Amino acid sequence: MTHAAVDRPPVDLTAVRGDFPMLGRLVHGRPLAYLDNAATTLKPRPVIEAVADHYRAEVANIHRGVHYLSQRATDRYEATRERVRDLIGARDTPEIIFTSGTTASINLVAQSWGDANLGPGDEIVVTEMEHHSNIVPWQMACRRRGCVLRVLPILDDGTLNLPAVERVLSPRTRLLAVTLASNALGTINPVADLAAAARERGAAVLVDAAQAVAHAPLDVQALGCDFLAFSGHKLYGPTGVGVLYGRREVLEGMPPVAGGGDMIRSVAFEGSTYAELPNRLEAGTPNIAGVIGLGAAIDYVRELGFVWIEERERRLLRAATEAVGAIDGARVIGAAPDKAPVLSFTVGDIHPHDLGTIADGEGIALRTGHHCAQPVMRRFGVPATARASFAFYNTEAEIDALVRAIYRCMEVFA
Ligand code: 7TS
Repeated sequence: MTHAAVDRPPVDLTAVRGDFPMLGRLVHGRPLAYLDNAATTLKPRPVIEAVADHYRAEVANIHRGVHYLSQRATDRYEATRERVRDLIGARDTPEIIFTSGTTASINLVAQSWGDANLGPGDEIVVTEMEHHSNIVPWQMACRRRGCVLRVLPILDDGTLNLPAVERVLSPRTRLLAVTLASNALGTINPVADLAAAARERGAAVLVDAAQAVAHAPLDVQALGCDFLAFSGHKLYGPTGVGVLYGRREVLEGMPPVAGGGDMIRSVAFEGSTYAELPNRLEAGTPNIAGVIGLGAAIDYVRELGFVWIEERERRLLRAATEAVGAIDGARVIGAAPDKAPVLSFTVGDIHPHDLGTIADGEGIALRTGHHCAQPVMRRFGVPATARASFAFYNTEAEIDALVRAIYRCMEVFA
C-alpha cells in the first residue's frame, strides 16, 4: 500500500473539509455536525464529479460496445476493480465482484456458496455483534439447508468472548461469518486469529468489512479470509455499489444466483454456459456510475493516507469518549481497547430518540436506535443507544456541540 507516512505533506484539515460540499450546509439554521458516518459517509467533490461526469459526458453501457464511449465506460469500470484489488490486497482482479453493497454481497455468498456447500447438520458461526445483514442471510440459508446457526458471545466490555471460540467452533463448522468492526459497539475483532481457528476446522471465513474499510488498510491475505464484503457508501463513495471479494478457488465453485446478460458464454434453449469470473457473478447492467464513483473514492482516501486517517479518527474517538463519559449518568456501551470511531451511549433514563431529536435541533446528525444490531442491544439490556460515529473530517468543536446538546437534553428531561 502507498499510505506510508514518509514523503507526505501534512494534511490540511480545512482543505479536506472543503472537499465535502455537505460540510458547508446548514441544518435547522446550524452548521451541520455530521456524526453518523457509520450509517453513510459524506462524499468528496472528486466522487461527485466522477459520477456526474459519467452521466454528463460519458454515458454508455459496458462490456458490449465497440464504440468509443462503451469502451471508455468499460475501462473506467474495470479500473475500479483493479483499485479495489489493490486496496484490499487481493491476488487477482477477477476475485473482485461488484454488488449493490455489503448486504447484497453477503446474500450472494449465503445463496450461492451456501446452497452449494451446506447440508443438514452443518454449522454456521456468527458473533453476537453482527449487523442484521450478517445474521439473517445465514438464518435463511440454515432454513433452506437444514443447518444450525451458532453464536460467539460478547463480554461486558464489548469484545468477543475468545475462550468460547473453542466451544462454539466445531468439526461441523462450515463457515465463520464475522464483522471486522462492529457498527453498534465499535469493537475491532481479532479476525485473523478467528479465521485461523476456523480454517483449522476446515471452515470457510467471511469478513464483513462494512465498518472497517474506511478506517484502516485491509489485507485479505493477512486476514486469511475466503470472502470479504463492503459497501462503497461507507467509504466516501456512492450508494448502491459494493464489493464481494472471494478467493478465486472458492468463487470458481460458486454457481450464479442471477442469470442474464453479461454473465454467459453462450445461450441456447437446450442449455447455456457461463462466463468466467468476475462476469459470471455480475448479471445485467451494473451500477456503472457508482463503480466509477467508488474508484474516485478509493483514490481520494488513499491520497489522504490511512496513517493520517487512523491517527485523526483515534484522536476524535478518544476525545468524544472522554467528554461523553464524563457526563453524569452517561453510559458508554463498548469499551474495547481497539475500536472503530464509533461511540454508542445512553444518558440516564433519557430515551436515545429524545437525545437524537434535541441534537438534530442543533444541526447534529446523531444516530439513535438499535443500529440493525438488535442482539447487541439485548446483550446490553438497552432498547436502543445514541451513536456518534466519526470520520476524519469531524472536529473537536463538533464533539463540544454534541456534549452541549446532551446537557441541554438533560435539562429538558430533568
Ligand atoms: N455490516 C455492518 C457491520 C454494517 O454496519 C452495515 C450497515 C452493513 C453490514 C450493511 O451495509 P449496507 O451498505 O448493505 O446497508 N450499517 C449501518 C449502520 O450502522 N447504520 O446504517 C447502516
